[in-house]
Amino acid sequence: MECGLIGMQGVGKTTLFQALTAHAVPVQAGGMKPNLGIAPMPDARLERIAEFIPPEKVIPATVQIVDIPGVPSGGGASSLNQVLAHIRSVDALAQVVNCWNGDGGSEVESMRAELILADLVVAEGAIDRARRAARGGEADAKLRLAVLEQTVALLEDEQPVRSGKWAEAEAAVLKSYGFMTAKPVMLVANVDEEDVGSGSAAAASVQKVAGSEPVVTVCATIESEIAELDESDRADMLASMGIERPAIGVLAAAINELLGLSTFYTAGEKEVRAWSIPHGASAPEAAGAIHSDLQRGFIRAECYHCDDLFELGDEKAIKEAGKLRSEGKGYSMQDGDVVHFLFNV
Ligand SMILES: Nc1nc2c(ncn2[C@@H]2O[C@H](COP(=O)(O)OP(=O)(O)OP(=O)(O)O)[C@@H](O)[C@H]2O)c(=O)[nH]1
Ligand SMILES: [Mg+2]
Repeated sequence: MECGLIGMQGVGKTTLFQALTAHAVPVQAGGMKPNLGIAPMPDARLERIAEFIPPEKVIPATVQIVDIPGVPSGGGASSLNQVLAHIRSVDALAQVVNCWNGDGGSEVESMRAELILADLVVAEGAIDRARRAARGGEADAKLRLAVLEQTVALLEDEQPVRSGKWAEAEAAVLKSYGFMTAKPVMLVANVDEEDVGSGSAAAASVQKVAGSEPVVTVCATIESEIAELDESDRADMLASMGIERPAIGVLAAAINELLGLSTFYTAGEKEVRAWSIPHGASAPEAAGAIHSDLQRGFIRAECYHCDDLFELGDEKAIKEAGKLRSEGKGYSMQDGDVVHFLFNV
């Protein structure tokens, strides 16, 4: 699952990408190739588990980020098409908005208009083909046609595809067309150094047009600088700026939520580790996130919730309180489960 950083040109996407990935990836600034990287997920529960079960290593979950080139404002059809192709290939979109010298809201609206227009071109092209196929009696063409007709109606009404009500089979059809406005989206108000904490008129204007889309406010340049420092200098810099923790963690958590991911933990003397899985994944699927052997040879999951650990103190007490559960193949993982998988290969 990947989240794309999208937006107009020069709004701070690459700066934010470097903050998210702690400068681990050499980037191409201003180029036409996307930058791919992995961002660690700051996680207070993980830190807390490690206090109760002290390990040699603490390993956070990660989320995949794609820094996509900016949408050129006005013209440049061929570069626009390249950018749109990259946007089609990610699972969720975080639009970075210039709130340090831009006016915020209008940038959000022009991006929406751009994506709606591009989806409309795709849908209208596909609808003709679907119509012909439906007339020719092709089995699933009827469903495709119905979905495309509803899609075109929404887009012509300037509504994103995601605002429609879609049954599971229809959603699968939509996915095959890669409509950009079907993907979940959030907004990142990139504010000036001066406006961290206080916010700005531009950030307020983003909030105003956001509707149901989540908004996170950050200053990309500050976050990028913080991410460059080692642990001890970082604490000093945060203190000198009167900030408790970097905002980049809030953004990473919001991206995780946007991608529909939840977290489970494994905990032992060697390592305490967080893992990301889709909401509602089964116990064998969660085991498979660790290693395919664990999924193949899955027997059962011994698990408890991390809140039980925080309340009762250790695994022995959890067991005595009857809070240690033995879960089988049909179990849907709950966010915050701490798990030990039993398997046999
Ligand atoms: N003042 C200020 N400048 C910023 C901020 N974020 C980014 N910039 C500046 O904006 C310029 C462009 O930043 P990038 O991160 O390369 O922007 P981008 O969105 O990746 O640009 P393209 O990939 O070309 O679309 C750089 O000179 C940054 O220093 C910010 O929060 N405040
Ligand atoms: Mg860039």
